[in-house]
This record gives sequence, C-alpha cells and structure tokens, in this order.
Amino acid sequence: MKNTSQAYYLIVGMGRSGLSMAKFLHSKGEAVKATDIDPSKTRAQTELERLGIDTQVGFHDQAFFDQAHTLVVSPGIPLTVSYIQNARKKGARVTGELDIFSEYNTTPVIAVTGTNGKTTTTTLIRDIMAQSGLKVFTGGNIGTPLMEYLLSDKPCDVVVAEISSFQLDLSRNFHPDVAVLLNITDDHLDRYEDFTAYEDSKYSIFKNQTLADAAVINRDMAGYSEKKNIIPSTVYEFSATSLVTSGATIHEDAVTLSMPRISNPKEGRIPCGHFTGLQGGHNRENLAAAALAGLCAGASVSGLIQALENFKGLSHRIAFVRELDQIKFYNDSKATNTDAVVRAVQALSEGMDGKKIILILGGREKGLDFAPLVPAVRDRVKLILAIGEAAAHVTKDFHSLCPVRTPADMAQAVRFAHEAGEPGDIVLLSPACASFDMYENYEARGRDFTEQVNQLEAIHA
Ligand code: UMA
Repeated sequence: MKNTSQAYYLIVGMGRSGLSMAKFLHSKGEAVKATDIDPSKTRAQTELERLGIDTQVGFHDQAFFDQAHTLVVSPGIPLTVSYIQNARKKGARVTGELDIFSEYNTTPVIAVTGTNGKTTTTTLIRDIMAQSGLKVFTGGNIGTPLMEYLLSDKPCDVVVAEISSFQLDLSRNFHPDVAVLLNITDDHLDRYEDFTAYEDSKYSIFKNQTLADAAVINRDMAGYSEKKNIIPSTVYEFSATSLVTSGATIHEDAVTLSMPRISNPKEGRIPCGHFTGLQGGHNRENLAAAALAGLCAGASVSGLIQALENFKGLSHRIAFVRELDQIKFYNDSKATNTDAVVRAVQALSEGMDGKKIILILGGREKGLDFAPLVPAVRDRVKLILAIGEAAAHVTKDFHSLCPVRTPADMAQAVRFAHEAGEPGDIVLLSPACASFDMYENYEARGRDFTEQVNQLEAIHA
C-alpha cells in the first residue's frame, strides 16, 4: 500500500534518463513518483508501476509536483515549465541527474562538454582508458544514462561522461576530476536567453573543481581569455593557432603534447595523418583534448597511441555511406547546428577545388542564424536540398548563393541529389537542425538517409 502523504522524489520526464533515475532512487529505498506529459510513455509507465512507483502519464498535475520534496527533471525539459516553477516557489528542490549521480558515485569522472565533438571525444577517451588497461563506464548525453552505472554491479576504474548544457543547468554539485570544454558556438538558442547564458552554462562544468583536478580547454575559443581566470583547477590548453606550453599544440598533421606526464619531446609528438577515423581539422582538436584528458586521468602513452590507431569514427558523424556513379554519399545527421556543418564541409573539402558538395539541410529549427554557413556554402556547395520545417528559411537565406530545391522527404532529397550529382561530387546530409519534425531522433534521420542511399541504382550502367 503506497503512503500518499509521504513527500517524495518526483521524476519529471520518463525518457531514458528519467526511467533510470526512478529505478535507482527506488532501489535506494526512496519514495519515488514519476510523470511524463507524453501519453505514449506506456512502456515506461508499466515498468515503473510494476516496481510500485506511482506515475502520471499523458498529463501533468500541479498537486503531484507540489507534494514532492525534490523534482528530478530530465534534461530535455525546459526549466520554465510552469509546473516546475510553481513547485519550486513552494519549496521543492529542483535538480537533475548530475547531482544525484554525484551524491552516490565514488569512481573518478572525466566529463566532456562543448557544442560539437562531444561524442567523438568521449568515445576516444573511453578507448584510450580501455587500451591503458582500465575498466571504463561511458554514459551521459551520449545515450546511456549515468545512473545505469550506479544501478549496475560492475565497478569501473573511471567514468567517462558526455555532458550537455541542459544537464549542467540542473547541477550544483557535479565535480569531475577531469573536465573538458571543446568549443562553444551557437546552439540551443531556443532554450537560452542569449549566447552568454549558453556559454555560462558550458563553463559551469569547472565550477566545483579544485587545483587537484584538471581542466582541458580550447584556447582558441572566442572569449576564453576573459573566462580563464574563473577556472579553479589546473588548466591544460589545446590550440591550433598558437604554441601551448602546458597542453597540446595542433599543427597541420601532428599534435604535440607538453605536460608533466610526457618525459621527452619525441614521445609527445603524435603524427595524425594516418588515423583514418580522425580526419579533418575538427578531429585534431578532439584528438588533442582526448589525449590530454586521458593522460591526466592515468592513461599510458602506449594506450593512447593504440586507441588513436584503432579509432573508426562514429556513425552519423561525417560517416561514409556509399559511392555510386563516382558520387560519394556521407551521413552527418548528428550535425544539428551550423558550426558542425561548417566543420563537415571543411573536412570533406580538404584538397578539393570548386563547388562539389550537394548539401541536405533543414529539419526543426533551434533559434539559430544560418549566417555562419554562408562562406562554406558560397565556396563549396553547388546545390542545397532544403528539408523539413526549416525549408522556407533555408531557401530564403541561400537561394542567392546556389540553387535550392525543396524535396518532400528524405527519399526525394536523396533522389534529387543523385540526379544532380556529377563524378567527383559529394552528397552530404548535414542538416544544422534538430530532427524532431520528421523523426524520433537524429539516428533515425541518419538511418533513413543511409537506407535511401543504399536503395539508389546507378544511372550510368
Ligand atoms: N516531457 C514532460 N513534460 C514536459 C516536457 C517534456 O514530461 O513539459 C517529457 C517528454 O515527453 C520526454 C521527457 O520529458 O519523454 C524528456 O526526456 P529527454 O528528452 O530529456 O529524454 P531522455 O530520453 O531522458 O534523454 C536525455 C537526453 N535528452 C536531451 O537532452 C534532450 C539525451 O541526449 C541523453 O542521451 C539521455 O538523456 C541519456 O542521458 C540526447 C540529446 O538530444 C542525445 N541531447 C542534446 C544534444 O546532444 O544536443 C542536449
């Protein structure tokens, strides 16, 4: 029999992270309830009800919020939601996964944030630690909720966590041993008041660190020189534009590490040209950050090199799909902001002359200005296929730079691209937008693109 008068943790959002959180707190003997506004969350509801956890699905009820002592809010839910605001005014604590995780976790944590490159860098650090003989749990924004580590009975030597700004916004106590900030460019401006608010959120990853901890940070970020002084930990910088004395200097085809763990300069120089999974300037930065973070957390130089040699790259991130009629097709569905698209166009145009990219752009907008794409489109893109809710905006912003067509769906976009392509061209799905207008997530969008590309038949037999 449930005690309805007892104050409880209310899990707000019953997606992946909410579900794990409810199960974890319940396993600790806490009183837990859960709610999700989406009526289709019936599987999660059944799973939690089976444990005796009371749920409300398909609607929110203010009383359910008001009787909770703590709201554990999923990262995808804006904190401006009135139910949350009202309960907070009545004294409820509003928190998220990072703080509850920090309360219970005793394993060292390497945390990675930034607008772009988080997943690649997190995965690379995981590989570096594993190749150094350490047991690793990888989770967070990358997909597996961090609470899954605490729910499992498999202790690890290190947790490697991909962290989003949404998660940081809900955290007071998160204190990673090594924190990485890769870059900050426009993103999620539908959730933040302005760019400064988004930037502050990203820098908050360092706020609980001390000198005994390490901060790995991109020195080339705009505004960094003013922010540098607020970082309380030992800083290791990386830069592609200047010489770094404590951290990593990125040259064209090599990354040079200088830090106490590196005993001689020869050992610190890593030639990168042959790392097939890490092509493009953006990946040199990811590599530099991952190497510094791994070494700060106890990885070996041989483990580092082994991991770099074996790294295959990620699906949905500038992933080669197929070559047909001498046209190469790439899936970059994970590029959900303009900076990611610029990086993809730059990486694929290395050694290319002229305009050879056919770009599939669009989806659900996130309050972003497309202007940062203008130079890349002007110099490299011969045709844009504008999809989804953003199609009209994309057409308006780019029709003076190159032809723009508006296919009805992904199948038609891929067909138009193939028909317009000439030998040596590249077809790139790199949408600069979220996928939720047409798909469940970016992975589903990338899978649809890949399927449509694989169904194409050669025009020139
Ligand atoms: N909801 C309500 N009330 C509302 C609004 C929403 O109940 O008023 C519900 C929704 O119906 C939904 C849930 O709240 O069921 C929101 O869940 P969520 O989107 O937070 O989903 P999770 O499945 O818990 O996924 C989250 C992260 N999602 C977001 O940050 C948006 C996942 O990151 C992460 O992998 C997962 O936790 C595990 O830690 C995804 C993401 O898109 C990949 N991240 C953003 C990004 O990378 O740009 C930040």
